[in-house]
Amino acid sequence: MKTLNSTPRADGFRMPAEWEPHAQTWMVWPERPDNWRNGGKPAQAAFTAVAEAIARFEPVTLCVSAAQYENACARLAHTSIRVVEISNDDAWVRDTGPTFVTDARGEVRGVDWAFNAWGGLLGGLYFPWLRDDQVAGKILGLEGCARYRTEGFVLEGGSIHVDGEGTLITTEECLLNPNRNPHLGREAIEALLGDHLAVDKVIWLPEGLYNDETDGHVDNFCCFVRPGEVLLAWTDDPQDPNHPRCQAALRVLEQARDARGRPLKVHKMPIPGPLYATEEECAGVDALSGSQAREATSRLAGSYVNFLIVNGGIVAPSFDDPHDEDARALLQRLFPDREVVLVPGREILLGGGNIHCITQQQPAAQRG
Ligand code: KQY
Repeated sequence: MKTLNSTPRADGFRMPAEWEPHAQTWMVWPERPDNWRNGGKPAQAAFTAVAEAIARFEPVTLCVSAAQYENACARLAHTSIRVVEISNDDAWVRDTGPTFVTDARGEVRGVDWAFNAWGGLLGGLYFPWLRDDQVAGKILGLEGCARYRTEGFVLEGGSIHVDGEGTLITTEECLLNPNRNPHLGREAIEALLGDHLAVDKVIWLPEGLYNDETDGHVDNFCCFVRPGEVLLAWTDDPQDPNHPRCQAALRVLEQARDARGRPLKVHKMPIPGPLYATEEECAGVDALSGSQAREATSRLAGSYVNFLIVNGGIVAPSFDDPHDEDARALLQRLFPDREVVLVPGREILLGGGNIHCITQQQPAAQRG
C-alpha cells in the first residue's frame, strides 16, 4: 500500500455521495463478547442477513479475524460474499474502514483517518483499538488503492455525510468533542475536511440522537437523500429526550445553504420506540471494565436513518416497531428508483449502531 503525503483535494479527488455507483461494500464480522451478546452468535446472524441483502445489489467483502475465519466462511458458504482475513477490535467498518475518494480519471484512493474507539481514554468504548486503526490501511492494500493517512486527526466515517457536490453535514457533539481532536477548533477541522473530502461547506448540527454512544454520529440522525434534500430523525413528543435535539437540528437545516447556495428541503423520519434492551439481552454481554456497560434501563439509539444506499437499493433496519412500515414507505418515496429492503436491525442496535455503521461503500471508478 502506498501512502501519499499530499491531500485528496490537491490531487483532484473528492468523496462521492453514497448514491453514486459502488464497486462493492465492505463489512467486518462481529465477535467481541463485551459488545455482542451470547458470544456474538445472534449478531453474526444479523450481519449475515445484512450482507445477503446488500449482495443482491452489489458485491460484498467481509473482513474476519483469524479466530472467526473458518466459522464465517462456513456461515457464508451459500452466498457470493467474499471473505478476507483482517484482524480487528470490532465490526464498525464505517468508522474503521477508509473513506474512499475518486477522481475524474478513474482512480479510487482512500482516506485512513486516525481512530480512537470513539473517544480514546476519555469515554471511548474499548481499549486497545490498534487493530481497528489498521483496518483502513489493510483494505486499501487489498484493493491496491493509494492511501492518505490523517495521523493526529481522529475521525469516524459515521460522523460525516456528504452530498457529493461540496457539502458535508456533521454534529458538534462528535467532531468538537474534546475526546476526538482537542487540539483543533472548528475552522481547523473544516479545513481538514475540505482538504480530504473536497467539501466547501460544512453544516454543523448541534447534536445527534440521544444516548448514541458514538457521541452523536450524524449517520444515526440525519443524511442527504439527494443534493439539496436531507432526512432527519424526528419526534413530535416533547417528553422524548430527542425532541430538543430534533428541534435544534431542524433550526440549523432550515437556515442552511449548501455549497451551491441551495436551501435544504428537510424530510422527517419517525424515531422507532422508545426501544430498550431486555435484562436477558444485557446479561448476554461480558461485563468488562473499560467496555461500554449494557443496562436495560438505557434508551437505545434506534434510528431508521441508519441505512445504506446500494446500487439500485436501500438496505434499512427494521425494529419490529409500528413505525417500520412508515419508514419503508417514506424511504421508497424518497428513493423511487431503488428497491427498499428492510433487514432486522435490533441485534445490531444492541451493539451500539446499525446498518450504515457496519458497512462501508467503495465507489466505482468514475471517468469524466
Ligand atoms: O455507530 C457506529 N458508527 C459505531 C458504534 C460503535 C458501538 C460500539 N459498541
